[in-house]
Amino acid sequence: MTALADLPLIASGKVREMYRLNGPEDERLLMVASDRISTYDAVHPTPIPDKGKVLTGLSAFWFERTRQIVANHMISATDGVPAEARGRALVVRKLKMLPVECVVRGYITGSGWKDYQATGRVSGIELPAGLRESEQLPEPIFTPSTKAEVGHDEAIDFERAAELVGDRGLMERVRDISIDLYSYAASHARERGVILADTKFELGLDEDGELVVGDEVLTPDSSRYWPADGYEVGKGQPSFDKQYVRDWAAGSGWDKRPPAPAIPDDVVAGTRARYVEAYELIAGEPFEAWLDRTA
Ligand code: Q0Z
Repeated sequence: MTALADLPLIASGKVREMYRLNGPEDERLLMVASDRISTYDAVHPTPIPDKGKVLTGLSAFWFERTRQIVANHMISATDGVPAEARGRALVVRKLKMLPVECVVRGYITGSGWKDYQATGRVSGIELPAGLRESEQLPEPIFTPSTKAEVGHDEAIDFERAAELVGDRGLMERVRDISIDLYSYAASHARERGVILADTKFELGLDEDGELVVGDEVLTPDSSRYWPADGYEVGKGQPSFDKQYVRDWAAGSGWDKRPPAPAIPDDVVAGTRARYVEAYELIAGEPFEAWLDRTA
């Protein structure tokens, strides 16, 4: 199911895989996005056609657009990509990944909203009193987390992240770069009718010790995108991409524990259309253009 050509699989997540390209002396990896979808932390048995291509196209779009802010690991979406993975894979440079997830929040939602309600703070950052669910923050905040091998990442404060990375100055640069990336992307998205509520980056160091953004960036799987149309403070917002599945699941009788159920055809079609719409709004071109460039 996941074996791609004869490439050695070196890491796999719920919805994507990482392969080594060529020999062990080669420093290139192949990052492949599948069409699998998860809701409530469970992967459904039904794929969303083209989801992997949409996410890869969006990641490539943002890597190209944010080069002026920070270097990234993308080498190519075409050269070196096996035919069977075309459009949904990137050839990337191997990095020494930092042991923290770099979360930036521009709106108070999800686990940040829970922490704020309990303590008035998120990641040790004191926030104004009286914020309402989904409200925009006065400025984006950096709320790192640990990388859990299994289960959920754990929220940590900046000082703990600096300890884990072992270099406070480096961690300050990581924080500032993460906030700059979020601010750039949120502004771009908002001009196109989409709110980027929060997002997660993974940074690493290349062989020269330069800071480089790795993993996927600013995709619906690594970010919360909300339609700006209908945005309302004081309640949870619908996810741009997964709301069809969540709405269907709510009426399906599924208790939201694994195993996740199969998704009906109409819900699959609606969800695929939302992913394609996300690509076209954000990248500003037909999704077909990505398919053509990577064919
Ligand atoms: C990313 C992950 C995925 C499973 C390792 N450029 C890089 N260099 C070294 N390591 C990584 C990267 Cl991106 C790296 N992950 C996360 C991605 C499947 C896990 F596609 N793990």
